[in-house]
Amino acid sequence: MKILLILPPMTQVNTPYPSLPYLSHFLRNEGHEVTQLDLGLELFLEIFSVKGLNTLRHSLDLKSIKSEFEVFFLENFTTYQSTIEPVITLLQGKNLTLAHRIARRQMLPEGPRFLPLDEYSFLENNFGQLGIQDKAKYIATLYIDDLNDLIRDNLDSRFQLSRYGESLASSQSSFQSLLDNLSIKTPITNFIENLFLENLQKFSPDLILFSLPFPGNVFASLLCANSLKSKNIKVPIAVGGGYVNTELRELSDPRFFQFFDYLMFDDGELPLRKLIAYLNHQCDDTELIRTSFIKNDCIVPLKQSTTPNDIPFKKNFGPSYQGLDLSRYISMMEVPNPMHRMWSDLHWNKLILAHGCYWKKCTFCDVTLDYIGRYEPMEVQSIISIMKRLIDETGQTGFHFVDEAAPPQLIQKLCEAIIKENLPITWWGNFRFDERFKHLADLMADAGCVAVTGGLEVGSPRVLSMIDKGITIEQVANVTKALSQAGIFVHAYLMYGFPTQTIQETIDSLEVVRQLFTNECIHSGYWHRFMCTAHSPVGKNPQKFHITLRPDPIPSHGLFAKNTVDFIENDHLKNPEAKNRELDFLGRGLNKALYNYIHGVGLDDDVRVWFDETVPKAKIKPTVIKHYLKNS
Ligand code: B12
Ligand code: SF4
Repeated sequence: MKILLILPPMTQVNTPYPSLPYLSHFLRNEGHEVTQLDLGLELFLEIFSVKGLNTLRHSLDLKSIKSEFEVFFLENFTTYQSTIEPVITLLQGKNLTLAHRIARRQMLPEGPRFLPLDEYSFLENNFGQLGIQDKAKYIATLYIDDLNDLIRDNLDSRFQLSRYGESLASSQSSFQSLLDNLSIKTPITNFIENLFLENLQKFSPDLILFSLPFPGNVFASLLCANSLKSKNIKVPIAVGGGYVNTELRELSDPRFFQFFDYLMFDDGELPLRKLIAYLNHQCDDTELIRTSFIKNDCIVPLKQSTTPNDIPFKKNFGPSYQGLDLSRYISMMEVPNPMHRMWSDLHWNKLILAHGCYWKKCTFCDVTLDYIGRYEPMEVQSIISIMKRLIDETGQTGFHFVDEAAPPQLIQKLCEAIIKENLPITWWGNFRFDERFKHLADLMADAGCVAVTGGLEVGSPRVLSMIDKGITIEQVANVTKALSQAGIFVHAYLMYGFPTQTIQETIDSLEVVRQLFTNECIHSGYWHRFMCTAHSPVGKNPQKFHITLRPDPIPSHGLFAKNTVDFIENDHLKNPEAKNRELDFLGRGLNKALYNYIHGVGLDDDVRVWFDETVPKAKIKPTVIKHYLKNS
């Protein structure tokens, strides 16, 4: 069968998201002819080209009232036009001598994104006199960011560089906003539809698969499906991916199936094998697995088509990038923070070491879903041979292990094997700050680990135990210290607003974080406001966490997405607004503090200085982390 496997716009454009390489490798091994198409990259290259900018300019010309930056863009259009393609080749790593000119800041037009640069000698402080390539990459990214803002503010408010129309799909109980947005035509929607139809003509597939990892991919897939429908082209379309697995499990709005034929859940391999057999008339629709579709004018829901036996993860072939031209991907540097670089810069071969999470207990996490709850590690020898194949195939030795939480035992064996095989790889991934990593840090660094991200979540023992993370602050301090002493960059995920967490506990958390920075345990971090998701232990058992859920009512057409659920703490039922306001001002202060800590600023200040309202003094002793480290 001829299959067109599409990642709709937008995801990050530095490296392909792995669902396409994983599924295409599997389907090719099943004997099918598969084309993998990263439509997000295609869209990016289309917009940021001479032709693309001409189209944008034409649309802006038609507007009667123009913003200050639009006027600037139109006045400097010739320079934008002559510089766009050289900038793209620089960001593709193909035209590196150009960096010298860009770094001098005399070549590119500078819009609003450049304004903060002259404060505190920003460029010199971050890149010095010698970091020409990085400086140029940063400046070129600002130039692209300016153009992104121009599009978002004046032509299509749904557009961002790594997500498109995200809010239309994220936890939206109703399908209506997505439908309504189909009629809002912009240069971006035209680009997407044209690129899709051109590729359809080129490959004339028997089956189209859309992979939807994030909410920011959904609207573009709908645009593509709609363009097919309006041209009355009939090719079966199936959708699946992380967004579907998380948010669409209870979908009951039949209008969705006017665009897509099959909605498929969890790992795609087995359901696709069955779907293809069905489309080839080798079985009937009762044998479809984890697939929702329309039968006799009714939706066959997920529940009626599940199976307990998946293809064992040990037998997974790993990804294959064949057919994706990696030299066209774009490396950007949005902020000069080493962790952000991992996300948006350079090519990383993506690999899953273990299906699901070995801990699967954290109460805020979607542990009831298959992609977290079904834990199944790969064999070390299979991982090594997949790595070798990927290095041959891509010529790249960087790996991103995309596990939810890489398991310590497997990491130990893998590191030993990498060293034994003398594989010169560079890798990073997400971890739980499990005590065992303290003793593995040097081994990991020797095996090529350069960065880890991991959840500390909160710095309050009471809340940490409610989260059931299975770690203590003392363990986190010791593990992160060992990792950073081994030369590994450590980024911590942090959380505030967990049910019953008090202002005092939030301030204490910040004090722990401050001390982790001052003791050089962590280098970077990010605060997330707690959100209750339907598939987490908190969402499943709200009373245990002293909250009351306030789910959206089911819309008259039926339910579309369900993920985060609005809630109120039982103690705040009478005045939910006050709690919201409290979390807003706490969030502002926490983020301000963290931003400064990452840049080494304010580390000796009392943590109360970051808040614009009065907060209590931290109850944690200022030497607690030092004490933990000394005792280890
Ligand atoms: C690593 C990771 C990241 C990394 C790297 C992302 C990247 N661009 O490469 C970082 C940290 C940057 C990240 C960021 C975000 N992430 Co993230 N991320 C993950 C994680 C842990 C692994 C993703 C992965 O590589 N999986 C490996 C691939 C092979 O698996 P897969 O995509 O699921 O594909 C399989 C199946 O889904 C299925 N399938 C896939 N496509 C299709 C298509 C068809 C037709 C079929 C039948 C089957 C099918 O088959 C595949 C093979 O079995 C997942 C959770 C998870 N375990 O999947 C979350 C996850 C995908 N992320 C999520 C989110 C929300 C985000 C953010 C939007 C967070 C934010 N608010 O900023 C951003 C968006 C980034 C962007 N726009 O690019 C959610 C998405 C769920 C949702 N609500 O829609 C997930 C599921 C986690 C969660 N529960 O919150 N993420
Ligand atoms: S938060 Fe991380 S460690 Fe905890 S259960 Fe989820 S994936 Fe596992």
